[in-house]
Formats: sequence, C-alpha cells, structure tokens
Amino acid sequence: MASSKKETGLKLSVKKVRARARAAGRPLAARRPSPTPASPAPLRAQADNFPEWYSQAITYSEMIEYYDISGCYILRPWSFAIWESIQGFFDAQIKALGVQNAYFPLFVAKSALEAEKEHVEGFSPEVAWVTRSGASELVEPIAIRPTSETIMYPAYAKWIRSHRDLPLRLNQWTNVVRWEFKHPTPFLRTREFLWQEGHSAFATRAEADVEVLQILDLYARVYEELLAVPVIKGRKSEKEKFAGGLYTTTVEAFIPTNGRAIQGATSHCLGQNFSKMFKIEFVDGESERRLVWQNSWGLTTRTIGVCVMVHGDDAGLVLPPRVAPVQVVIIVIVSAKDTEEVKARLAGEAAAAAAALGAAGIRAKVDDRDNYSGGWKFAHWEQKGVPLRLELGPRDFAAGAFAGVRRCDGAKLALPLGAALPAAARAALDAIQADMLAKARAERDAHIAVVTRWADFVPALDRGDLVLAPWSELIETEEWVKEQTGPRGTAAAAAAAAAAAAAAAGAGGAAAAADAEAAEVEASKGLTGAAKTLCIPFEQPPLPAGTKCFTGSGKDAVGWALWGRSY
Ligand code: 87F
Repeated sequence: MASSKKETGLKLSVKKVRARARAAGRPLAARRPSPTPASPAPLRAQADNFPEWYSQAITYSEMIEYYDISGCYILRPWSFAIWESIQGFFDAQIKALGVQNAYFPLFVAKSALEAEKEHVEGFSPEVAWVTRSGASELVEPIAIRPTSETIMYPAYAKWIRSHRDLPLRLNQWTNVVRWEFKHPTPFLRTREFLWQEGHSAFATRAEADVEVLQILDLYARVYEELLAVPVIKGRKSEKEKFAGGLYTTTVEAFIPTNGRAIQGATSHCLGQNFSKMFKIEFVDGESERRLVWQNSWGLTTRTIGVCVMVHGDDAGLVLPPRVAPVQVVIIVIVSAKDTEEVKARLAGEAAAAAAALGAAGIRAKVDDRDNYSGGWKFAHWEQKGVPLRLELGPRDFAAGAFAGVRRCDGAKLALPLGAALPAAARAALDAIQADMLAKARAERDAHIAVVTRWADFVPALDRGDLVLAPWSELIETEEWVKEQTGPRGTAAAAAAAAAAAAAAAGAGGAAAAADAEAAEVEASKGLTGAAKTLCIPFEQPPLPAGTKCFTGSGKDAVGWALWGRSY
C-alpha cells in the first residue's frame, strides 16, 4: 500500500528537479556542487522489517533520539510538539467539563504505596525505588510514581468532608516510571513516559458512570479527530480490566502493517475500592457518612507511536495536519539560469505566503536553505511527514499558483498565490485530515474478521486480522485462547521460535543471523504472540438467540468480543 505511493511522490519530485536542471542546460552532477548528498538516506521498507522501519522513521524525522538507558528516549521538538497539540485539545476539553489541573509529588513513601497492596501487587516488579542519597542509604526507600492513586488519595481523604466538597475532579500532566522488562519500543513501551492522569470523586455511582464515558469519548476524539486513527470503544474483560477498579473502558487501535492491536487509552470506574482503603468519605444531605465513587483515566505519549505506525509509509512519517508541527512547507525551486531578480522575487513570494498562512493560523515554513538541493529537501520533509508541500518555480510563479503535493497520497494540486492562498491551504489540509482518517478506517475495517467457529480463529489472526467473535465472557475461555495462541500454539510462532533458538545456539554465522532476523520480522508482523480480548465493543452486532461461544466451550455467548494480538 504505502510503498508505491511514497515512491511516486519522491521519484516525481526528484525527476522534476532533474528536468529543471536539464532545462538549464547543465549536466546534473555539475548543476549544484553540493556539500550534501542528493537526498537523505532512505528508510528500510516497511514490508522488509517493520521494527527497523519504525526506528528509522522516528529518528530520521528527528522525533526521537536514543539514550543510553534502556527504555528511555529523548523526545525532540518534532514529537513533543505533537504531544503539545494533544495536550492543548484534551486540557481545554476536560476544563470545560469542570476538571482542574494540579501537581502531586513524583515520590511515594514505601508505606503509602503498600497501604494499597492489592492493586499494586501484580505491578510491583515494575516499581523503581530510590534507596540512597549520595553515599548514605535512605532510612526508608521511596518509590518513583508508576501512577498516582496512592499519592493523591490520602489528600482526597483530607479534603473531602461534605457532599459540598464533591465532585472533586483533578488531573495532572506528568511523567511516570514503570520498569518494564519486555522489549522497549519508543512511545509504545518505555520505562518513563508522559501522560495525563485524571482522578475524580463523586457522591454517586451514576455521576461516575457518566464521566467514564465522557472521558472515553474525548480519548476517541484525540485519536480520530487529531491523529486520524480510528478506534473501537468498549469495556475490558474481567481478565484485562484494571484489577483495582470496578470496570475499565478502553479505546483500541489497529496497526495494519503487522496486524497488531494496541490499547489507546483507558477510563476506569474505580467504584468504592479505593475510597474504602483510603477512607475517602463524605457526609451526605441526610448527615449520613458515605464512601465516594471514584474514576481514574489516562492517556500517554503512546498516542504518537500509534500515529506513526498507522500512517507512516516507506518514505517516512505521514502526519495528520491537526497535529503536524509544520503543516505546509514551501520550497522555492530555482536554477543557475534564473536571474538574481527572479530568485529574489520567488523568495519574497514564498516568505509572504508563509506569513499569510501563519496569520491564518496555519503552521507554515519556508525551507530556503541554499546548501541543499530541491530533491534533498523534498525527501527530507517527506521523511518528517509534513502534510502539504508547496513548490514555487519560475513557471509556477508565472502561472500564479504553487504546485502542491499531498504527503498522504502524493496527489498534486495547484494553490493560488496571493490573498486566496490561506483559504485554499486550509481546505487542502482539512481534506488531507479527512482522507487520512477515512483511509485508516477502511484499512482497519478490512481487517476485522467475524468468526463464529474456533477453526476460523487462528487463520484469521494469521492473516493479520482482528477477530470479532461471540463470547461467553468466561475467564477460563479467555485463558484457553491465550494458551492455544501462545508461544507453541501456532505454526508461525513455532517456526519463529525455532529460528530464534537456532540463532541463539550459534547455529552458524550469516544464516543464523538471517533466520533470527526473519523470526524478528515474523514476530513484528504480529504472527506470533498470544491473542487476548481487546474489548467488548459498545457497538454490538445483533446476537441471534442460542449463539454459542466461538471457543467451542459449549457455553452460551453473551455478546461479541474483539480479539487480537496486541502490543
Ligand atoms: C505499575 C506499577 C504500579 C499500571 C502500574 O490506568 C502500579 C501500577 O496501578 C498501576 N501500572 N497501574 C494501573 C494504573 C491505573 C490507572 N491510573 C490512573 C490508569 C489511568 C491513570
């Protein structure tokens, strides 16, 4: 899908530059004695090795710099600006709902963290501790927040006295640390990440239930309206929910290149579990003491990685306009035969266009560096995923229009010079935004298999599909599916494992290395790894009476569940 479109965009661009050089009557090599190569290094093809493509996509585009602590990455301005866009939207939306921002400390005392043993238990291997300052041991180690329930709720217990103190709805934008042992992936699984965590307390369950869905809706809007990534909203199974809460809702996305699902964000109703533990009580209108009902909800910098994986192609990032740090890049194409006067006129026109776009709220930039060729700049901004490129050469200028190229599909369009430019660019960006979401949605929808028999389940997964299946919601059937699709459960998994084992055993040089890479690529395509429930979608197809659970357990299905191999 992506590869052909990218190549078209790039080759045509370079061709055009070359044609202009030829028109100038000079041999190409001599045309621009450039200190830099004709184009930046190309990326590995997605189909060859998706993990390597991803790593190159995020580094060549200047989103990420690697760091010497495993699982930690530098977010450079090109990715941080996307996070700021998400923050800007989400922060304004939650404030409109009545949520306030606050900041709680990074550290949590051992006693406080362990006050709430049950919820932390399964997570404890991931908690990072500070045990020393300088050369001296701390009297009691302090943990670095992996999430802030145990930091915030003791304060909630102090602040909430009466029903007049409710609801209490606080959010914080912070970093958290979870010392993961699984293979890290920038944005998707990192030991430190940025997020917002919201924590609310209400007098009634009904109010809490409403908020859970309001927040989930905002998460869906971040993905669909900002990142152009379609998501499926639903409820987590009992096995997959946050164990400390009552129920968990989620937005689930899909990576078409490897057929993997990914959890986008979660909004939990905690019920009264935490209020019991932390004694968060209020006196109601009838002077009765009651426990508050609580929610918590979080969205992380994983959003950026999902966006990269869903939209990127063999030429690099493809950013949706709503979050692109630069939405329009303007590149003047002149050759040695052009007079200084022509060059100055075009440069002036480009600068004026960028200023007019800026004044209209469009993030535009002129790349007027004279040490890079036009072809180099085209490929560079393609790698960075800028949604719209405007070229301006003498012929374009004479015709009164920029030659526009859409990053998402390489389609060309003319945009008028002068006062009509901002409205035309706005319309083009809006169309790109809508087309990117529509394309991702069509691709996702084409990868949802409706399966009612066990025999069809693994073949669907192995085609890289998500599976929608009638399910009993019994936890033992979910565990059984995990078993069946786990490490030794499928042929692809077995082959990949064998190749990896051969390589590890030192089966010999290049062949073993190639096998190991093949195994890695297979794994990255999602053809290995156990399947689990992603969610029980809120939008349910009709379930005919008497429909049985697809696992062959003989139990009645209670609804449709979405299954997949996931990150
Ligand atoms: C890791 C270490 C310690 C996840 C952890 O989802 C504790 C935890 O409680 C932990 N990893 N969780 C669950 C987080 C629940 C909840 N917190 C607020 C969210 C959204 C934001």
